Amino acid sequence: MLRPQDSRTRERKNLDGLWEFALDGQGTGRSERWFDGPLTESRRMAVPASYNDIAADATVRDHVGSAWYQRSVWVPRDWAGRRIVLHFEAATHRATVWAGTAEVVSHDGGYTPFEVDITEHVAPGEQVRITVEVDNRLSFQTIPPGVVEETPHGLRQRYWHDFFNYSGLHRSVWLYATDPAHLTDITVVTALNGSDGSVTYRVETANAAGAQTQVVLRDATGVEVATGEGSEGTLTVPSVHRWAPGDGYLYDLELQLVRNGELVDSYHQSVGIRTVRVDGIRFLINEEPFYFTGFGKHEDIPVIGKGHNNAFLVHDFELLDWVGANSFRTSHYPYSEDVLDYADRQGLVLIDETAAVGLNMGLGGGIFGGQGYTTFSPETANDVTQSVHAQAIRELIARDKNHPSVVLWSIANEPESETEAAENYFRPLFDVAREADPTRPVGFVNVMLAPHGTCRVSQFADVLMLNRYYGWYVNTGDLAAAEAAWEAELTAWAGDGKPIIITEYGADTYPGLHSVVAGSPWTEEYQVDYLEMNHRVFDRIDAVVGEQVWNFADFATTSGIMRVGGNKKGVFTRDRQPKAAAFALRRRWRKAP
Ligand code: BDP
Repeated sequence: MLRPQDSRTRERKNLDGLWEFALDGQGTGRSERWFDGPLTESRRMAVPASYNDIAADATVRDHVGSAWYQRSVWVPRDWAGRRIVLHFEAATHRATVWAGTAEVVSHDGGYTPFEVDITEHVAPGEQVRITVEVDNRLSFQTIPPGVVEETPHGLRQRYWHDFFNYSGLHRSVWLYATDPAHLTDITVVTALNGSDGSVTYRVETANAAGAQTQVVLRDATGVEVATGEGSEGTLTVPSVHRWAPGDGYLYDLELQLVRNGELVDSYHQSVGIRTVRVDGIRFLINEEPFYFTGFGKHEDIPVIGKGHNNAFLVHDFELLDWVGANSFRTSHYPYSEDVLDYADRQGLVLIDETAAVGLNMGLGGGIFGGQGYTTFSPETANDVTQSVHAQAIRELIARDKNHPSVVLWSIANEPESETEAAENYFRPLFDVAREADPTRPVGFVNVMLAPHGTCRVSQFADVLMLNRYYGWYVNTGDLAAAEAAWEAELTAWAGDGKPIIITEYGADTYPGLHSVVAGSPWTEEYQVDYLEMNHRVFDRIDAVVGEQVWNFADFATTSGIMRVGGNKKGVFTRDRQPKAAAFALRRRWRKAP
């Protein structure tokens, strides 16, 4: 699937704005056919945004089930004879869409795009009513998993991930038009050969009988550097300007579909020419060892929740640059494509993660409440879950395969990994990822409950990603004991001979809380001391090739006795003010290499 764009042959219409909105508290929207006409008793809702925090109302915030969005849109009159497509960048977590009264598409998974050809349901020059049912229920057969419990007080959603279950239309909605003969996909793979670069491309098309594909590669100033004919080929770029961390240089690959000398479709794909490879304990970008500095992030901002917002996108990247971060992980789901595009341009390095978080019933008794479930069983995470998870991996890679910023796939965060059931569940999923993308390393994020010697899934990973909280969840306040325990465990992992990225280490910190007494959890001083202890350990272990602090900023979670107005492990507050740790990281990360 190609992300909608304007080009010489394509036009988009953006459907963001205020939509009609109604919660389906009784779950009767379908049987009452709410899609047959204007929504009644609706309120207005901003798109893109999570709906939860927009209304100052617990019924909206804690809603479990379907919510309905609706708006009408004029279909441009000059789109007659064109193929007209409705495209959603995301609907969290499941959506069904109607154009007029016709059901046109459904999609599972809250963080990847979907689209449908609605040409036969619209008339150019007329309006069409779009109705979307967005269901936020999680089950053991969704990614991420959860359980809906029926209680005398209504439905309650339980889940095992540490961020709020924000829901709704989180990203842009588009209507766009192409010629019936059109480009449908592009895959680029880049390589380096001395000072030359190469771009191997494969273009896919539909209804394109009698048409030819041509490609033109231009540099960032618009100068043509290579051309190709046919749907596959390799372009050579002499004296290439490489994409590199901190240097987001992008070429533009224009795909053209030509019939009888006439241009019927044109699409522009940005291309960063770089290589990625694991070599022993090194992580190589352009054959040079790369050390990750940065964070695990969240898409999480006040009021808007997980809705994409360009002001926060740019501001967060400014702060990443200020603090000296060269990378982050899209914990714990695929982020907006605007984030990926911007990372490409800024030369930021990404670990790209699926939404498979919370597949671990052993985790967090204190945070999530007693589990009472077995992770992998016919009744819980089972074969269906595995195939949904495989689909999530495929959709992530299909969407993000051409982004030079993405250097590593993370297929899950902190799943159960110490059991035979986990080994059997994950083995084929690594194959799915490698089949979808043979060019990038694949890993998953290991949890503290599966330390070295017990984990049965890390054997499949190219890179070890570890989340560890020595000095926080264990050895709380005792950094001397934490340092010894952490170094012992990390030394054992280093023996596996793979690169290690510490994908989470962090301490909850209440901004403004201080103490002159060392070892005082929740203070700003403790967060600094905690990070410095970790850094001493990392600097003693050669195989550590990256450090990503948990978290970039404070973020919303479910309420509970372990969380004070959300998770406070941010180095920045939720409104992006620095804690003392931000300055400490800046001193470390901005040091000349
Ligand atoms: C890890 C999770 C992350 C949590 C973090 C924490 O990967 O999502 O927010 O711990 O407890 O287990 O702060």
